[in-house]
Order: sequence, then structure tokens, then C-alpha cells
Amino acid sequence: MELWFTEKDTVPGLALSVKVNKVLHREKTDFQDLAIVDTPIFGRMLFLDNIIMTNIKDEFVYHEMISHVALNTHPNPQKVLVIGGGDGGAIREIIKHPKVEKAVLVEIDRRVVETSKEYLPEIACGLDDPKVEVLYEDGIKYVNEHKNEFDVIIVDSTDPIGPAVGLFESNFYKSCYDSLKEDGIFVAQTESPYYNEELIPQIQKNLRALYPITKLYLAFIPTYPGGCWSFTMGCKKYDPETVDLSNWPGYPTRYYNPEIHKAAFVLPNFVRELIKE
Ligand code: AAT
Repeated sequence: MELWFTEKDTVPGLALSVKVNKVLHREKTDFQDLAIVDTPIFGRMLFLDNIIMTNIKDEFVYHEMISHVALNTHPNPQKVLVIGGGDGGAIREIIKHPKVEKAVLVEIDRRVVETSKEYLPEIACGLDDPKVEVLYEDGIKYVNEHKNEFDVIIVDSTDPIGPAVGLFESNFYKSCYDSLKEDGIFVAQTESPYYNEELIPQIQKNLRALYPITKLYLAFIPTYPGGCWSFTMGCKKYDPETVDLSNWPGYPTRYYNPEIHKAAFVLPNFVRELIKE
């Protein structure tokens, strides 16, 4: 008997299926339906509410690109906040950067962290690093209570459904702005430009109202709908496109490098059109 897992209707009318060798863990947490499965193509995969979150094979693309573009745009990213991202992939990347002294992870669902540590150690391996503090609470509440504190804020959130809806709203963006120091950088995963023609321009508009520099960049992630994935950055001072990367410290990465950093901001016309002012 063949077993398949399907992410269905995150884009209405679209399904993404993956063959499963074995379901390793499944539970209903206080927030979502969590599953860890082993697959022939992607290795172990984490699903939340039947939506693909991450997997052993392609996670490096997303986690490197959500972290290193902002970290290498800021000249001194000492204190970094991650909202969501309980699998630990962004944290693993952040602590590679030699200037990072402290990384705070604020994840709403403790079980995502615990099961990732158990089943996805390749991804979760940075979570016990002494530079890392893991807190279990709503990221919205956390940024409301922390002002003028972070150099970089990374929003590694689920799609705008359930507990993550508020992470795509303008009040939250304003709280993040206030949580950043005067030269801080904000970056969020902002879905697929093929399928989110309303959400992406709305996010741009909300961030443009706050930051002098707002930019969208792309990376290629086979397990997210459309494969072409966007990230949106808001910068108070530093421009990620013109930053001098010749002194990049050059820690090990599999996707990110200074050329990719610059190239990720080169957008196809249909994406330019989506975010034009
Ligand atoms: N690193 C890639 C994995 C994720 S998971 C996103 C995490 O955000 C989940 O663990 C979820 O519990 C957490 N989360 C959701 N809402 C909140 C909130 N309000 N505060 C804190 N954490 C939250 C991203 C996958 C992207 C999928 C794209 N299709």
C-alpha cells in the first residue's frame, strides 16, 4: 500500500503530494496538527495543519536566505530576533554569523521545538547554543513588549492562517519597527509571487509606510507552492542591494553567497509589476 501526504488548497485548487515511507510522529498540539514523516525524496518532513513547513533536503535554501541577506546587510548584527521558526533552521544559520552575540527565538508552539529537536536534529541543532534563548509565546505580544532592542528581526512564520494571521498585519509591522534599533532590519517570508498577488503588494505597502528602504527578493524552494518564494525586507538605514559584501566572513553555506545576495533582488517583470509603487 502506498502512503502519500498532500498539501491541498493552501492555494485554492492546487495540491502538492509527496510519497511517504513512514509517519514518524503525529499529534494535535494546543495550536495545530503536527506531523513528522519520512519521505523518499525529501527525507524527513515537518507538516503543520497538513502544510509543508520544512524538510531535510531543501530547508537550506529557505533558512539561509531568510537569515543571511539581512545579517550581511547590517554591519553589526549583534542581537537578532526570530518570530516563529520553531524547527530551528533560521537559528542554526544566524549563529554562524561571527558578529551575532544573542539570538532570541519566539515560537508560539512549544511542541514544534520539542519534536524538531527529536526528529530533525540536522535542522534544530543550534537551539541549545548558549547564544540562543528560546521563548514560548505569541510573537505579536513579544514585540509589543520589547522596544528599541534588536538589530535584525526575522519573521519565519506559517502562512497567514490561524495563529500567524496577525504576523501579516500592519500593527505587527509597526511593533517590529519599534522593536528594532535605529538602524535595524526587518525581514519576513512573504509567500509565492505566483499565487499571492494581493498579499505581496499589501505587505510592500505596509512596510513602505514605515521604512525608507523596502525590498523584495526571491529564492527557489521546491516544496513550497510555486517553487519561487519571496521574502520582504524593511531597512531603516542600510540598502541590501548596494551593501559592500567584499568583506563577507565566508562561513559555510550551500545556497547563499555574495553574488546570490545581489542577484536575489533582480526580479522578473511580473514580480516588479506586483510591487510597483
Ligand atoms: N522554518 C520553516 C518553518 C516554518 S514554521 C513557522 C512557525 O511559526 C511554526 O512553528 C508556528 O508554530 C509559528 N508561529 C505561527 N504563528 C506564530 C505566532 N503568532 N508567534 C510565534 N510563532 C508563530 C515556516 C513555514 C513557511 C511555510 C510556507 N508555506
